[in-house]
Amino acid sequence: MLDKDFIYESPKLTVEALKQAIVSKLVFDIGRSAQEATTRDWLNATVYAVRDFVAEGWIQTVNQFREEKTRRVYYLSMEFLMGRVLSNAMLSEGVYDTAKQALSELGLVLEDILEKEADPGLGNGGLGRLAACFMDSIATCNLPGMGYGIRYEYGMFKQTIEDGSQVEKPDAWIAKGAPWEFTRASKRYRVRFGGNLHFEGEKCIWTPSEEITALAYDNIVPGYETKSAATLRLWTANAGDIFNLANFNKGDYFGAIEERSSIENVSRVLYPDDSTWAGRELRLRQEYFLVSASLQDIIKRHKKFHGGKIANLADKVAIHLNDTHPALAIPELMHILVDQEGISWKKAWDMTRRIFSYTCHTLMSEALETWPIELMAKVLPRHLQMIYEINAEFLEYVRTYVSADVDFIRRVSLIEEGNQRKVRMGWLSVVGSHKVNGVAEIHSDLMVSSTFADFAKIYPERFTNVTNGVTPRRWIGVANPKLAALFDKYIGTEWRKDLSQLSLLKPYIGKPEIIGELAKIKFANKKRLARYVKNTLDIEINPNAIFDVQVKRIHEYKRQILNVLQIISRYNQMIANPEKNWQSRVFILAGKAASAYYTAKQTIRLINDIAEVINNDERLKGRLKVVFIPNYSVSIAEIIIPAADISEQISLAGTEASGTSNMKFALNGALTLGTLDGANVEILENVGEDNIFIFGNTVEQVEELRRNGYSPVTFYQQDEELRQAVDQIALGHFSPKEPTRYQGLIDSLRNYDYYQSFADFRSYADMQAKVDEKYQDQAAWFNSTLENIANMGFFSSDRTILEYAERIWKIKPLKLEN
Ligand code: RUG
Repeated sequence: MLDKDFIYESPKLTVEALKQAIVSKLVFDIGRSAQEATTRDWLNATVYAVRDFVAEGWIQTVNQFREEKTRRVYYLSMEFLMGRVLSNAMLSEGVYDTAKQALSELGLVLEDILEKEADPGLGNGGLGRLAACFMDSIATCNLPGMGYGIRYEYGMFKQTIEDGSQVEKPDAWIAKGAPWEFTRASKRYRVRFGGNLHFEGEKCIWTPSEEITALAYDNIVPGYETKSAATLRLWTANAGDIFNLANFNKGDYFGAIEERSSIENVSRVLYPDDSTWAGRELRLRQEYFLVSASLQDIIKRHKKFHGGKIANLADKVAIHLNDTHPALAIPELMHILVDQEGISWKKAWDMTRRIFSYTCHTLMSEALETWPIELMAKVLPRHLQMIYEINAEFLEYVRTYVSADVDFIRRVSLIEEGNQRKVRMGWLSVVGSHKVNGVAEIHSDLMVSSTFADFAKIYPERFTNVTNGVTPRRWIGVANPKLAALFDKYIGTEWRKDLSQLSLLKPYIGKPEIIGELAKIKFANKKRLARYVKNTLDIEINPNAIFDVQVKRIHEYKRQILNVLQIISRYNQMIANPEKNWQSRVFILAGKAASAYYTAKQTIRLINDIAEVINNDERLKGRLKVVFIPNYSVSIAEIIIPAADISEQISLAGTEASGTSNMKFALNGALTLGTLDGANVEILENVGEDNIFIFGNTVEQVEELRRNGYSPVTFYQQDEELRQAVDQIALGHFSPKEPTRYQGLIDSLRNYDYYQSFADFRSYADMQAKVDEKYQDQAAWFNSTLENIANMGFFSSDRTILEYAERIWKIKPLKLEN
């Protein structure tokens, strides 16, 4: 909960004043007259005008942090999926309606302008979006914090669907201009790579062979109804003065700039994979680039405000590692403290461990990064050397105080032995941090009992849980203004800053008036999505049908394939029993597949293939539709999520660390259909079993099946509906032009089915029937919807961030001066 002592007054901005500000920005900053301005020009002019309001409070916040010499947190993340900024900023500043009116008087429609804003895809999915929600909460809760990331020139690829298949196109978001950012020409740091080491006595000297300049771009993240704003500093790689004159003089123009472009590649493109790291050199360079520039910046700032002193760094600075991706910060800080500041190893290590904390976002072993020793020796020789030293000391500690068992020592070593020796970044993150957290209770428990079990024996006090949350400003305020207005009407506006106030809706459960309003809002949002689908895909969908939605990265563990099998089985039954009073359904799926992930791409193709057959089968009379919405992104999520009746969260138990779309859907009134996985478990605890559809095996059952030799074919043989659906795919029923298209996919399911879709199929299909049944009684359905919302107050990222602040970072919200 936010500090109530701090009362914020939104700026007294008149429509006239804003109109003048926009026109003045248009003329003097953009250099266009109102007559010749394009919609983008108007967008930029509006952004500049709104940015001025935000910037004032931002500068004040920064000054106050500086003067008070407050302890601060720095959130290091390779991904920030911020979404469009303008509407969120206008709502935060309380000027949304004023801007709408001002633009209307200028003959413009605010919504058209908002549509033009780029949606920078500087993240893959949940992890990057969580970082964005955290920035919003840091600002709103007046916390002294700042984010550091990379300003990728090309964010997440644009997905188009061609002939049913995913095609990736580059997303050059910066090319359209980035009006929110401030270029910080003076904030530039040298980032070095390669070279060799030599010793002068005890002292290790690193002579790097390459150098890149990191340039800073600042983005303001406005807090909601507070003057406070946070800074997200993104780095871009610059080759500086590098220009090969010799090549140029020889007439080799491209040779002259070649080195330059290879250096600048470091911030060129986001790695479009959220679960496997191919161990590529460019990725390692990107990670170090982020870490090195950010740490130099943090230390420079610290020294500036603490009279050049570094000894108190750990008292004033907390650095958070968003997954293992920025884990090189640990040896980098050691390098700075020991090699550059001349601090003793022992003292430097003590400071380092007090400064860092680490969030683990996955249990999937392939997502825990490891770097081949040879690669690290080539790119970062000094860091590798420091990791060896950290490891030697750590293993000595383990041998002395925990266990001398050779096998145990081998398992916890920071270096993985084998054909190719590797550095284990997850292990390094645990050893170099004072706190390690998982992102949902079940995940944190599993982390301690599986992935980090050995480390939990060594450092039992280090592990903790902080359940994820999402910002209500974006995920209700921006995405679902009608629902936000309904909440305002019944419980006042405070829920935006204190989501636990949603519980004030409880007295209205069972009251027909509010239930009717809720139903109307859902219907309006479904119509909005139906229009979007019609405009983008030319498919008609019926807003009276259940909108059943699964939107997330396409991945085997998330089991889109289980959804597909169930859709096909429903289709078969509808064809076999045409007279039955079938509940109309629209299955909506969206999500990107990593470009090299063949099975995920095949899954997208299969969804589109079944959509083609089902949507064109007239026997169904439009009662069943399947839609794959291309290019899933934050702005498309804002249209889809408020329109959902059912939120599909069907990963195999024990695989999804938390999930956050499950929270966004439930807050927007969708009922969850899910397994006992990730944060679904806590959603169940909060909303109660009457308001959620839970199915499938538990983690224990999943493990037992594995232990006993899981045999998918047994489930296939026992269940006629499952068998029919599987056979149809295998025999090319949905791909008649190429009947063997899915042979490989199906063979792998029948023989291995690693994520046990077949084992959960029956309980999933049965639960889907219960969904139909419940939907028949609309009053009961929307009553559940309301009860569900009223119990979701826990899942705010404000609550999450305040837990981090108190339990991990030890920082306090600031009382801002008026
Ligand atoms: O897969 C996880 C989600 O379950 C989680 O909700 C999200 C935020 O904590 O992080 C996702 N994640 C995990 N994204 N990348 C990774 C592995 O690097």
